[in-house]
Amino acid sequence: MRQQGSQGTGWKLAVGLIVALSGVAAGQGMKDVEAVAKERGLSAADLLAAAKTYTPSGMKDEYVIFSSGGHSGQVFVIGVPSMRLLRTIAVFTPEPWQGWGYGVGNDILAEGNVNGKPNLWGDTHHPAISETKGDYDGEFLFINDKINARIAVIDLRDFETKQIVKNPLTVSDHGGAFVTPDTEYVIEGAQYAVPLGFDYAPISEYKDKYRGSVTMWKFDRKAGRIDKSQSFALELPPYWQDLADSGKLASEGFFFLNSLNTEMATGGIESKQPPFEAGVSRNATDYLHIVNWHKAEQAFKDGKAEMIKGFPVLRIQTLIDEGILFLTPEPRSPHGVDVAPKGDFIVVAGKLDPHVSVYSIDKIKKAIADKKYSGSDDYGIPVLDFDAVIEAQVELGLGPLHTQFGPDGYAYTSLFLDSAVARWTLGGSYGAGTPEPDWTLVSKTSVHYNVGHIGAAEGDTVSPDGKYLVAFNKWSVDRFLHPGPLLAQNFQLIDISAQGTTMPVIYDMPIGIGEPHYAQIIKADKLKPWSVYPEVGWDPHKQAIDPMAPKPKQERIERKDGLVEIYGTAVRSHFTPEHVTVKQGDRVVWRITNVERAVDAIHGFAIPAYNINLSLEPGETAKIEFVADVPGTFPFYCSEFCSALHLEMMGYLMVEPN
Ligand code: K7E
Ligand code: CUA
Repeated sequence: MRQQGSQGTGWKLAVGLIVALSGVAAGQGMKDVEAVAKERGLSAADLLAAAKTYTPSGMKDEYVIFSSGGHSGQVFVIGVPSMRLLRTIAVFTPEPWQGWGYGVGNDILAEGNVNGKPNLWGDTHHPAISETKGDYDGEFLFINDKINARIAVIDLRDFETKQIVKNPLTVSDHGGAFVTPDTEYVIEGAQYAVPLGFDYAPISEYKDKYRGSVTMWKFDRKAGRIDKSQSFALELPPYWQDLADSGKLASEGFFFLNSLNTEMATGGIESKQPPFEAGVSRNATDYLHIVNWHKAEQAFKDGKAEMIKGFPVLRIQTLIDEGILFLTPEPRSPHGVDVAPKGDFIVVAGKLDPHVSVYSIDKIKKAIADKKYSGSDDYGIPVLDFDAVIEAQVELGLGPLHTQFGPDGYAYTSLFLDSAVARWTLGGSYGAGTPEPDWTLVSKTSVHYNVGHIGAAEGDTVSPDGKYLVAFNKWSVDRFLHPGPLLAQNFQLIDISAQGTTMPVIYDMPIGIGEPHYAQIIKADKLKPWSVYPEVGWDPHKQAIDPMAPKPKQERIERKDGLVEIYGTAVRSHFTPEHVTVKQGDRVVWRITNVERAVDAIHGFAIPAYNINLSLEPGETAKIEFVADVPGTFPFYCSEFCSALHLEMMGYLMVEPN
């Protein structure tokens, strides 16, 4: 049931506040607000929430959410506090409006082919904004595709995907994308163990042949691309590595990965083994993986990697010999691992344990130096003594999953089974920021329902902003109208600006396009996107002028040996040329430039029967190629309503039969 707030004085105060703020003549304005509120059954809390989130026409949002698009394979861009969808960025899935996969981006999508076969959907989980010194810099965005173990690179100057890399060692990933504090590397941890390179091996050979892994993709910021030649991977035991996070400041040089199948369960029924669900949860503890990536990078540079599937891999024995990898127990089958703003604490959420476990990087470093091991695992990896590295355990409730941070010493953890977001206090040097004692649960806010990740404003950086937190809920049940049995997810905006126990939900945003997982929230003024491409003839893939780009007054058709090259332009409201005649079987290379300089003067370019549609943003040039194998007469047209004479913006492609 929807909660109704008090209808008493609080309500009157809220109306008064809104009226005063809006500058409406108090008498009549007050009455109007009152009447609307009464008619719609709105409480004082509702009116206050509306005042905090309502964003009048023309007013801009203060923050921007980059959210995984889940099954859509895309990224959603959402404004905060209005919770308005601003853009979907086409990534792993063709997207017609942007022309992605329909003439542009085809080559980038093909980079993501698995074993030579196209994979035209993705299950995006974790976006990562590029960082400088552990703070979002707003230049690039990375996102993983869990189902196919791919990472995409998006340039935030034009919000377009520039690269997709397919992991050669693993078929699925989950511990990515996470970046090191200066975006030197994009980290991608595998999820389900497979023989490296996903070759065939019977499940009975699990312990010997199956492996986990984590890949360190070197990012070349100047090129705006992952540099595969400088990238490498670490072989890990087949423990189903789960989420990862990079160290920063105090823990700079490390990253952390947790795991959920140190039992090495292989699934059940005919094998007489327990099914995965039970087999994976037998042990009281799993392992937190602690990786010294500075040392890993050195070992790779020293030539200590072995080539597997053409990719350099540091084998487990090398990780042990070089002091790169350590384990330490963590409560059974945890989920999120999140590093506190100063890098000093690593928070592991219990999932099947009501606590978060907080590890200290100082204690970890000391335990490594003193060789304080409680033993080693089946593969000989040293296990740091739990008591030597743990700082605190805080009981929060049922199903802790993911943690974010505020600016004042508060941490926030999602509780999946409780359907709540918990606020709790960090200790150590953060303790002074909060009125409550260290390491204690302060309050919980109910969310609707089954929350996965949460995202706070800049909440996983070295300088979190507080203010807003969004709960990314899996179930919405009774929150919205039912569009059939497939229900929307629910993004709930929570006001975390006040200290203590006040943490109200102030907005619900239905997401009916796939199930998002993680999202990051960046201050809007850190983004410096282009409103038009810098110059006419701009190739977004190269982020540079294309010397071959067609120019006005130089439009032409060149023919040679069955190749037809068209140099065309688009401007309100015509294409040049408007007639293109080719012979059946000709190879057609069609370049087209939108020569507009006005913001939002976008043209489409669609050819029927040839599966082609482009979005040409002001200044953009694109190149499409196809074989004119279908004879006939094909009116092509602008597919973006650009002007009063938009319908007239067309032409004829005539394919003469042989
Ligand atoms: Cu918890 Cu993929 Cu980060 Cu979903 S994951 S919730
Ligand atoms: Cu150009 Cu419609």
